[in-house]
Amino acid sequence: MTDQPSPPHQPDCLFCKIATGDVPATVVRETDTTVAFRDINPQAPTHILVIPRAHYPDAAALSAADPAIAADVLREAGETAAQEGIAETGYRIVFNTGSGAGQTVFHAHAHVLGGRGLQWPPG
Ligand code: IU
Repeated sequence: MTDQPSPPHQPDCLFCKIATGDVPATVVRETDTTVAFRDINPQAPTHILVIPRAHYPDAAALSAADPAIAADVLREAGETAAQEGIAETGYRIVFNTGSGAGQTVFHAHAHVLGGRGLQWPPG
């Protein structure tokens, strides 16, 4: 028995299954509250997703419900960039929020992109 409650999971959520290890992913960092893994369709030489273990549909819902875990995700995004060697040259942290902004997986996640020049504004 543990004193810590399990984080909320959605049974049909792919990223919940990655968080529990039920679906494999190339994990690069893990904490008690977050998992960072390589995107299967990378849009830059380094493209990693940082997710909370707990299920929230997007970054706005996560930060409203649990700002401490939202901060964990942001900190891990920065730590991941440093670990991947893209911190010096610059990188981007992106939270697509809503289908109109390109969100396709409705479990909050930060994209960490780097290793090439990044244009502004994004498409
Ligand atoms: P989006 O912001 O919701 O569009 O980002 C979802 C990302 O999840 C996208 O970059 C996909 O390539 C990525 N992804 C993944 O890494 N593994 C998967 O099994 C699936 C999507 I489905």
